[in-house]
Amino acid sequence: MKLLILNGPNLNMLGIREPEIYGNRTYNDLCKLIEDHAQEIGVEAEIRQSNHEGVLVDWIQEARGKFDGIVLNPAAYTHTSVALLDAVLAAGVPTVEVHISDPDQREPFRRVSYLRRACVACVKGKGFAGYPEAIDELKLRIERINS
Ligand code: CA2
Repeated sequence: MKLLILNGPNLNMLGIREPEIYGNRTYNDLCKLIEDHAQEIGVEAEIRQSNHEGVLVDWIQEARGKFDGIVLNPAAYTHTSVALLDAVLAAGVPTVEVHISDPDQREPFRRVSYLRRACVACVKGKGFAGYPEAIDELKLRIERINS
Protein backbone atom coordinates (compact mmCIF):
# COMPACT_ATOMS: atom_id res chain seq x y z
CA MET A 1 0.00 0.00 0.00
CA LYS A 2 1.36 3.40 -1.04
CA LEU A 3 0.36 6.54 0.84
CA LEU A 4 1.13 10.15 0.01
CA ILE A 5 1.58 12.42 3.04
CA LEU A 6 1.13 16.07 2.09
CA ASN A 7 1.90 19.06 4.28
CA GLY A 8 0.93 22.63 3.43
CA PRO A 9 2.40 26.07 4.03
CA ASN A 10 4.68 26.85 6.98
CA LEU A 11 4.70 23.33 8.38
CA ASN A 12 8.44 23.31 7.54
CA MET A 13 8.69 25.89 10.36
CA LEU A 14 7.62 23.44 13.06
CA GLY A 15 9.73 23.68 16.20
CA ILE A 16 11.03 27.10 15.19
CA ARG A 17 8.09 29.27 16.32
CA GLU A 18 4.76 28.94 18.20
CA PRO A 19 5.84 25.94 20.34
CA GLU A 20 2.82 26.57 22.60
CA ILE A 21 0.55 25.55 19.70
CA TYR A 22 2.61 23.10 17.66
CA GLY A 23 5.21 21.82 20.18
CA ASN A 24 9.01 21.88 20.16
CA ARG A 25 9.68 19.16 17.65
CA THR A 26 10.77 20.00 14.12
CA TYR A 27 9.40 19.10 10.69
CA ASN A 28 12.23 16.55 10.34
CA ASP A 29 11.11 14.96 13.64
CA LEU A 30 7.59 14.71 12.21
CA CYS A 31 8.87 13.05 9.01
CA LYS A 32 10.88 10.54 11.08
CA LEU A 33 7.80 9.70 13.20
CA ILE A 34 5.73 9.12 10.05
CA GLU A 35 8.46 7.02 8.38
CA ASP A 36 8.93 4.85 11.50
CA HIS A 37 5.20 4.28 11.82
CA ALA A 38 4.78 3.47 8.13
CA GLN A 39 7.59 0.93 8.34
CA GLU A 40 6.09 -0.60 11.49
CA ILE A 41 2.70 -1.23 9.86
CA GLY A 42 4.14 -2.19 6.46
CA VAL A 43 2.99 0.67 4.27
CA GLU A 44 5.02 2.84 1.92
CA ALA A 45 4.77 6.55 2.80
CA GLU A 46 6.05 9.37 0.63
CA ILE A 47 6.18 12.67 2.51
CA ARG A 48 6.12 16.08 0.79
CA GLN A 49 5.71 19.68 1.95
CA SER A 50 5.00 22.82 -0.06
CA ASN A 51 4.19 26.44 0.69
CA HIS A 52 2.46 26.77 -2.69
CA GLU A 53 -1.21 25.99 -3.35
CA GLY A 54 -0.68 25.05 -7.02
CA VAL A 55 2.10 22.62 -6.15
CA LEU A 56 -0.21 20.90 -3.66
CA VAL A 57 -2.94 20.75 -6.36
CA ASP A 58 -0.43 19.13 -8.77
CA TRP A 59 0.62 16.56 -6.17
CA ILE A 60 -2.99 15.66 -5.30
CA GLN A 61 -3.77 15.16 -9.01
CA GLU A 62 -0.59 13.09 -9.41
CA ALA A 63 -1.79 10.74 -6.66
CA ARG A 64 -4.55 9.35 -8.94
CA GLY A 65 -3.47 5.87 -10.04
CA LYS A 66 -0.15 6.17 -8.21
CA PHE A 67 -1.08 6.21 -4.50
CA ASP A 68 -3.76 4.30 -2.59
CA GLY A 69 -4.49 7.16 -0.22
CA ILE A 70 -3.51 10.65 0.90
CA VAL A 71 -2.96 12.07 4.38
CA LEU A 72 -3.33 15.82 3.96
CA ASN A 73 -2.51 18.66 6.32
CA PRO A 74 -3.53 21.60 4.12
CA ALA A 75 -2.42 24.02 6.91
CA ALA A 76 -3.79 27.55 6.26
CA TYR A 77 -5.25 26.46 2.88
CA THR A 78 -7.72 24.38 4.91
CA HIS A 79 -9.65 27.58 5.55
CA THR A 80 -9.43 29.17 2.09
CA SER A 81 -8.86 26.73 -0.74
CA VAL A 82 -11.60 25.66 -3.15
CA ALA A 83 -8.72 24.63 -5.45
CA LEU A 84 -7.53 21.98 -2.98
CA LEU A 85 -11.12 20.83 -2.38
CA ASP A 86 -11.64 20.41 -6.15
CA ALA A 87 -8.29 18.61 -6.49
CA VAL A 88 -9.22 16.04 -3.82
CA LEU A 89 -12.65 15.53 -5.43
CA ALA A 90 -11.10 15.20 -8.89
CA ALA A 91 -8.35 12.82 -7.81
CA GLY A 92 -10.85 10.42 -6.24
CA VAL A 93 -8.15 9.07 -3.92
CA PRO A 94 -9.28 8.41 -0.31
CA THR A 95 -7.97 11.31 1.73
CA VAL A 96 -7.73 11.88 5.48
CA GLU A 97 -7.43 15.47 6.72
CA VAL A 98 -5.04 15.92 9.64
CA HIS A 99 -4.22 18.87 11.90
CA ILE A 100 -1.65 19.06 14.69
CA SER A 101 -3.74 21.57 16.64
CA ASP A 102 -7.53 21.60 16.87
CA PRO A 103 -8.56 24.44 14.54
CA ASP A 104 -12.11 24.31 15.97
CA GLN A 105 -10.74 25.46 19.36
CA ARG A 106 -8.81 28.43 17.92
CA GLU A 107 -9.76 31.64 16.08
CA PRO A 108 -13.22 31.62 14.40
CA PHE A 109 -11.69 31.81 10.89
CA ARG A 110 -10.06 28.41 11.48
CA ARG A 111 -13.41 26.73 12.16
CA VAL A 112 -14.20 26.41 8.46
CA SER A 113 -12.56 23.59 6.50
CA TYR A 114 -13.09 23.67 2.73
CA LEU A 115 -11.51 20.19 2.56
CA ARG A 116 -13.56 18.33 5.16
CA ARG A 117 -16.45 17.34 2.84
CA ALA A 118 -14.02 15.66 0.40
CA CYS A 119 -12.15 13.71 3.08
CA VAL A 120 -13.07 10.30 4.48
CA ALA A 121 -12.00 11.33 8.01
CA CYS A 122 -10.38 14.13 9.97
CA VAL A 123 -7.89 13.78 12.84
CA LYS A 124 -7.22 16.99 14.76
CA GLY A 125 -5.81 18.25 18.05
CA LYS A 126 -3.59 15.22 18.73
CA GLY A 127 -0.22 16.79 17.99
CA PHE A 128 2.24 14.80 15.88
CA ALA A 129 0.45 11.60 17.02
CA GLY A 130 -2.41 12.59 14.72
CA TYR A 131 -0.36 11.53 11.69
CA PRO A 132 0.10 7.85 12.68
CA GLU A 133 -3.59 7.84 13.66
CA ALA A 134 -4.57 9.27 10.27
CA ILE A 135 -2.39 6.68 8.51
CA ASP A 136 -4.02 3.84 10.49
CA GLU A 137 -7.51 5.16 9.73
CA LEU A 138 -6.68 5.50 6.03
CA LYS A 139 -5.15 2.00 5.87
CA LEU A 140 -8.30 0.50 7.43
CA ARG A 141 -10.55 2.29 4.97
CA ILE A 142 -8.43 1.31 1.94
CA GLU A 143 -8.38 -2.33 3.10
CA ARG A 144 -12.17 -2.17 3.46
CA ILE A 145 -12.56 -0.67 -0.06
CA ASN A 146 -10.30 -3.38 -1.55
CA SER A 147 -11.86 -6.37 0.25
O1 CA2 B 1 -2.96 22.46 13.32
C1 CA2 B 1 -2.61 22.31 12.15
O2 CA2 B 1 -2.00 21.32 11.74
C2 CA2 B 1 -2.87 23.45 11.14
O3 CA2 B 1 -3.18 22.85 9.89
C3 CA2 B 1 -1.57 24.24 11.07
C4 CA2 B 1 -1.67 25.47 10.18
C5 CA2 B 1 -2.88 26.33 10.57
O4 CA2 B 1 -3.02 27.39 9.64
C6 CA2 B 1 -4.16 25.50 10.60
O5 CA2 B 1 -5.21 26.34 11.02
C7 CA2 B 1 -4.04 24.33 11.55
C8 CA2 B 1 -0.40 26.34 10.33
C9 CA2 B 1 0.87 25.60 10.04
C10 CA2 B 1 2.02 26.53 10.34
O6 CA2 B 1 2.81 25.97 11.33
C11 CA2 B 1 3.68 26.78 11.98
C12 CA2 B 1 4.68 26.14 12.66
C13 CA2 B 1 5.61 26.87 13.36
C14 CA2 B 1 5.55 28.25 13.36
C15 CA2 B 1 4.55 28.89 12.68
C16 CA2 B 1 3.61 28.15 11.97
